[in-house]
Amino acid sequence: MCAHISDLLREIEELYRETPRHIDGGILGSMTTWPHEVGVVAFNRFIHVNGNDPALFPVVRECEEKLVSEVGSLYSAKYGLHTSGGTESNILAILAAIRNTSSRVVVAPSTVHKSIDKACILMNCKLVKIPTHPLKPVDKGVLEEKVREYKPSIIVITAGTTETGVVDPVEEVAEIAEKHGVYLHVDGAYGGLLIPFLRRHGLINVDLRIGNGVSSISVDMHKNGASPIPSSLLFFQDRDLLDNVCFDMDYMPSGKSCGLLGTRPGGAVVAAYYTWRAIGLRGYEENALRMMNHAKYLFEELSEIPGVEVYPYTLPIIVFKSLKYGDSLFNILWSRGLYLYKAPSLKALRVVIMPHHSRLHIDRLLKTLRDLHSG
Ligand code: 0PR
Repeated sequence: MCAHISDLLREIEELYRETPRHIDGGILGSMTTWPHEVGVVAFNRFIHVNGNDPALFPVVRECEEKLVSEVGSLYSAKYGLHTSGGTESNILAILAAIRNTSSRVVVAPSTVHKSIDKACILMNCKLVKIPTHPLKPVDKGVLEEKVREYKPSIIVITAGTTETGVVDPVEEVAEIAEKHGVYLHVDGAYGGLLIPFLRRHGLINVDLRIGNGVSSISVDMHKNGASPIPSSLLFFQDRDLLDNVCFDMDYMPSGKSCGLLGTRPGGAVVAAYYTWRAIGLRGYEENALRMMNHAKYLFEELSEIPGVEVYPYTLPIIVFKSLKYGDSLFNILWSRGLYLYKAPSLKALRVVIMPHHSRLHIDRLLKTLRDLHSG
């Protein structure tokens, strides 16, 4: 017997009400945000569209081309594709680097995202990790030694690490990559839509750009881009690298399929493009500056709380630990609806300031922490 639609809709509404929402301010550690309303409309409107079938649904190809061209101009990139997220982008970057080579060695600092480990397991690559302190960028001298020793087919570094938001020295590593003829992928899943804007204001000194040693850059639209999930962009230096992540599929009207997924949400591509247009360059710049201001405020206020140790930051990720509560602070905060995440290598907690956060959300966290540490 099938259930009444009205009962199911009621049940869905109940589940929705029980589910945390970014705009309520408690989600303080997740690298996701409340999607832009224009993106939500676009997503719903194109909910029926398979993003893997651009012949039947040219809107997907058009939006993908415009995204690659317009977002790509931030990084001087002309070639690229839309993917389902930072994980798929990282897997594809490694695939692009190794597809026509016999070497299966990846060199990366230990601070890279776990999707690099995942990619290496999937593609049977040897992952050489350079021990790197979570609060420091990779040491370029050690990196060059590893490149000499292992002759990798790809180096992966991060522009905004997952745990602490540290930015590896892109230009210096690019020089090393160029000198040794090695592919360099920069994982900008988190930092990609912050760094170009913060650089204009002298808040960071990193030139995130394709070419001169940088072969690919990934940037997640569903993180600081404020697009509905799933949405990431992977930019390549040339068309040949893009071809390396495409596969013949002669039964499809388009004859080929690029990326890991088969059938995929075309609505996400249209949504990413219209979110990008709705927020605009000025909007992304304002977001980045506002988020840095919130981070500064949170950092300064946490520094004043006795029993709290807060670490220096580069991008709007604030990591701190409680000397009074240690690891148990995580559960205490979650039980009060304050969803911070762990920074395991520092045995600390992580707040990721995202576009939806206001001063009010941060003040609620600060008040709770002050109360917990008083007396
Ligand atoms: N590269 C970096 C630097 C990342 O931080 C992440 C995700 C990825 C790649 C992978 O991206 P996808 O998750 O899009 O495949 N980092 C987020 C994090 O660890 C993932 C996340 C996001 C986890 C939201 C939980 C959550 O609620 O925070």
